[in-house]
Amino acid sequence: MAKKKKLSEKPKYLVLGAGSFGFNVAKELMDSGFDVVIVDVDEKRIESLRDQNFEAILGDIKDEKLFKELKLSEYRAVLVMTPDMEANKSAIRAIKNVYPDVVVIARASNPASEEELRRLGADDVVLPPVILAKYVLHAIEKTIFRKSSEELREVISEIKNGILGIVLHDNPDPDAMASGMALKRIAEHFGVKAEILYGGTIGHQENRAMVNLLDVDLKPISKIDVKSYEKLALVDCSIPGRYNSLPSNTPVSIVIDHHPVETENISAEFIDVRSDVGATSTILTKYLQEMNIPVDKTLATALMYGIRTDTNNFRRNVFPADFSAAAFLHPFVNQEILDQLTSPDISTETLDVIGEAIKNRKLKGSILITTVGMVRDRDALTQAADYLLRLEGITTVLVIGISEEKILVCARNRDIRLNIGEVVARAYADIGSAGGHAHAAAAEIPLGIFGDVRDKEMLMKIIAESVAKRFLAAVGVEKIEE
Ligand SMILES: [Mn+2]
Repeated sequence: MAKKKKLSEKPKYLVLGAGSFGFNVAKELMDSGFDVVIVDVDEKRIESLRDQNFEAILGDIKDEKLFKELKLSEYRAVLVMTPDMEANKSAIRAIKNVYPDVVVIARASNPASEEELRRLGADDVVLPPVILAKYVLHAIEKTIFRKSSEELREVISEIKNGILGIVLHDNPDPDAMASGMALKRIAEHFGVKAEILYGGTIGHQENRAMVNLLDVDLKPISKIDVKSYEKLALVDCSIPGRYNSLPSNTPVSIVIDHHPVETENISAEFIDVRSDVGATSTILTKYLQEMNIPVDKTLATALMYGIRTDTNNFRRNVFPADFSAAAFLHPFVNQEILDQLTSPDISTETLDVIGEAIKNRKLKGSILITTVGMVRDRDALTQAADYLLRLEGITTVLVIGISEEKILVCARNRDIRLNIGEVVARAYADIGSAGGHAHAAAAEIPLGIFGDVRDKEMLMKIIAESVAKRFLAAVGVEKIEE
């Protein structure tokens, strides 16, 4: 029977082998405040360890008697760290023989010996070269990110008396707004004034709720001369004029985005565009962390909400970085406000649009295509698509609507074999702007001469047919069932 350990006792570790690896493990444990006992077969080594205040025992780990003398039950774990595989094997055998319950972590020299050490009873096995390789990768990432934080700071700090204009994509969503707020906070931290600008409308009732509840300070770009800003930044979009209301060819200084785009099309002093995160809010959270900038409740709540909406509550297009950003933000979040944001009232227009979408739905296998007619609120389209994707047996949804001068297309997908962003780009890029991710995509096609047609219902019919056709051709399906 194992003796119960007193909780107040400091955890104690037994390290076998005081070569460079074993020694460093022991030192790391000591530095972390644990008690460590080291065993080594080399007398001189033991002496020098004792000189360095280690508790060191002279002994041969191939000798079973050694483990009978050591009170193994006192240790939290035994770390078998010598480079001699035969010695390690016999030590594991002896330890498990004397005290089967003790946790044993062993060092292997290659993948083959890893298997063998596990078979002999090691609870975990470490391969130093593998650990080192992982660490190097981690270190590279960290270093690169530290450098880019420094570059971002420099670009912002060059603004002396002017203002940084932070441009969100049109009809900004929570991710865009939160990212704008975060970049503004970063600028202010370095003594630079910033303003957040947006085009389109803030239609989605959830987005309006965010503006109200978190008191987001946004300025409509239409009323502003963007030339009055000393520098401009784009967040959650990357190219002037594409999905945002900046005139194309407007020089921008900072671009931070997570939508996949050919980086050679982007020009700015500072560019951070990556698609291995689910939200731009995640990227901005990392910068706040790296720059040691305090995150208050409002900003944390906004960023958390941005990450949650873009990843559909960590279910869609989510990456490890999104989880770690969320973990960082979590203690600062105002949960009450976050709850209010995630369950706001539905506007009647949205309800009508969802109703239309359900009524007009047509199916082709697991693909659902529908039209909603005229929409003022583009986000209603998105909500209709999200809603319909929940239907049983449906994996892909295309919702088509029209505004005054554009055909609006919104697509959602949970078929892992299909990249909806690519499909939508293939279908519409030559006649409008189109793009997105594997799970979500959108397109806008100018109505052109059709914009003058009075009978919008008739127009919708003609448009819907050809828009749907192009989509199905891009997916590889020819005709839709009536
Ligand atoms: Mn986003």
